[in-house]
Amino acid sequence: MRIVVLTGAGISAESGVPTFRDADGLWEGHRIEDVATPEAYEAQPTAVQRFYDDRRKSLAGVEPNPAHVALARLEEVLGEDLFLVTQNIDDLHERGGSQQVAHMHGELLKAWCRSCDGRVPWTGELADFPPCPRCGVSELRPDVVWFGEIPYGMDEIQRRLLRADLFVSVGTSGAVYPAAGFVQLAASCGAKTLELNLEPSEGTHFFSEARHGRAGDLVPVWVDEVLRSYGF
Ligand code: BJW
Repeated sequence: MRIVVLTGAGISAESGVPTFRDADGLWEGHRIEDVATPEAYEAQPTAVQRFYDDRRKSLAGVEPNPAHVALARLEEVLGEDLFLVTQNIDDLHERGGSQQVAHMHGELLKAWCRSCDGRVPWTGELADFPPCPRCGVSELRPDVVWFGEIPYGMDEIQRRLLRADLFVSVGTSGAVYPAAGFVQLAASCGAKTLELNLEPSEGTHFFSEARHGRAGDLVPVWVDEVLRSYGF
């Protein structure tokens, strides 16, 4: 069985990482659609860098939760038959044990140089506009995908969706495309589809099955079900 799992901010919520669109969401009073854009960065580069610097720093204080760990357990058994794609820019899947993670909206622990187009691991701050370690120009920004930019790895994601037997969406509101459209693409190619989310997402009616509750409860139960079907 080939499974594609898409995760969003809800899977990291129980680890203490704020989501985007819940009441206590990340931008406090700003719509993420207004601030997570290249235009917002051009207008207020230092403020945007500080926002990501703070989030990068806060990664040190959070840990993966049972949902991340369960998906890593699933990968151990399924190997290449599991494709894990996340909209999250944190590293909690990796720290939970997942080996292969497609970060379609980029990674907080990487910086992208707008001068040389290089991508470098980054754990420090960017608000003081340090020089790029590759070219020396001070044009580093967080290696994340803002509105209007093209998400990473779309060819591979699409390839995996087209031949998936099961598509599972975990902890995402279904408000942001192209990720919000994955369920329809997978379903149109015959995949079963399952939503695991705290509440019905915007696209909940596209799923053949939906379970509502906390990811830390739902994901381990679902993974156990799959592993039992494999004889574990
Ligand atoms: C729990 C829980 C618990 C809570 N357990 N669950 C008009 C129509 C259609 C599309 C467009 C349009 N106008 C423009 C577009 C395209 C645009 C778009 O979608 N806009 C929308 C506003 C409509 N998209 C883009 O621009 C994208 N690029 C693009 O389309 O390029 C064209 C192209 C595509 C493909 C091929 C070729 C070309 C880029 C989108 C970039 C999004 N970037 C951000 C910021 C990343 C950096 C950062 O982290 O700061 O990505 S925005 C933000 O939203 C972030 C997230 O990854 C993304 C999704 O959010 P997510 O994960 O769903 O979080 P929430 O908070 O929304 O939901 C959390 C859910 O969890 C909730 O449902 C809770 O209930 C639940 N939950 N606790 C389980 N314990």
